[in-house]
Amino acid sequence: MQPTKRAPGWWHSRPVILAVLGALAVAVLAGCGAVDTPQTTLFPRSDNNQVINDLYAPLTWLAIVIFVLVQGLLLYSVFRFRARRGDDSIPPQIHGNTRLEIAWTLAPSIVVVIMLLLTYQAMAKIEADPPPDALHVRVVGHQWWWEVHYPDLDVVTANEIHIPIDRPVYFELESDDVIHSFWVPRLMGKRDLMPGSTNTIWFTPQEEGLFAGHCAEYCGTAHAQMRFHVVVESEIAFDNWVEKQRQPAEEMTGDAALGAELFVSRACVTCHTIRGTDAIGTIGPDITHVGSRVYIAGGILENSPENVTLWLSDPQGVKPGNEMILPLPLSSEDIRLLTEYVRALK
Ligand code: HEC
Ligand SMILES: [Cu+2]
Repeated sequence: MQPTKRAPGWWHSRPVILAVLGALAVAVLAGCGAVDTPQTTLFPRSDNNQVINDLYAPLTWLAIVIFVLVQGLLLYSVFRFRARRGDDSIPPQIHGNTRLEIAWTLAPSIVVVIMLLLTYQAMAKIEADPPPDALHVRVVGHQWWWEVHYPDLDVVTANEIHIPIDRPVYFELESDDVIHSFWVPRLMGKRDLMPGSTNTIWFTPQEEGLFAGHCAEYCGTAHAQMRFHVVVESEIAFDNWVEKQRQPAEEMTGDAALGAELFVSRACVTCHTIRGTDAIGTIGPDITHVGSRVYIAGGILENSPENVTLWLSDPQGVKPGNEMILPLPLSSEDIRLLTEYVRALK
């Protein structure tokens, strides 16, 4: 019996297929628009990231070639050898083809070896010893902020790492609690911070600017808000910054001085250090010069008077779960004076 001939469905019409493919293409290509992408890894600004990108590009092209080849063969076979209407003959049944089998075992093996060689080459560059003149920075991860030391420069800060352009910087990475991961997408690949051991990584920044960093290993409630920034600047700007950061906090006047008095009489002293004052707490960041930072609270709030007020009014609302827990809420006058003080800690 002849199979009854069905009319082709509407989805077979060429305009519909083209429209669907077009919509898919738009969706896929929309991902390529580099509008505002501070966390992209695709525009390297350091030698480390250049090496990673130089590996990523050939591997991607290789994958594209293989994809097109394999899918092309598949589609060709599907269309070329499809069952014709009315033809219910069975195709030739074959078993085994030694030449073909050797070929499709060898070809992928060769591809894997190429990938391995390229990868080893990149790893050798990234894992090489840092040059002896590298700037030394020690970073300690905390739930959910970053403690930053410059052991040779006598500087301690948090959440904002300044480094001079074109000079290698060598990081020692540690954790105070759980595993975190240090990642500045435009400058370097990820490196874990492990409790009880020290990891290292180094790179040379090649462009001045403010670079977004992020913890890249889930580490608890506020992980998504465990951010930081790297400021790459000229050598002169960096030296000035270091000079400033080494100083104890300035003498305060006016409302800021009243805020300073409140600071030592409220719980703040138990958690924060402000060098040059009685505050020597170590649970939270050293905020001797917090007023000079571009962001506060683990890189999530721009450092403006409004945001400092917001942070002091409700740290748990801004960053749920973080370890700044105020035993008593502050009055709005307290918050005003403390905001003046925090802003004046330049
Ligand atoms: C129980 C400990 C604790 C107390 C008390 C505390 N803080 Fe904090 N504070 C922290 C921690 C921890 C952070 C970091 C939070 C984060 O980003 O996850 C922090 C962050 C901050 C920041 C932002 C610092 C930065 O580098 O981004 C400021 C400013 C600040 N606190 C001011 C204060 C003031 C003012 C008081 C007193 C009213 C106070 N803190 C009381 C623990 C505390
Ligand atoms: Cu983390």
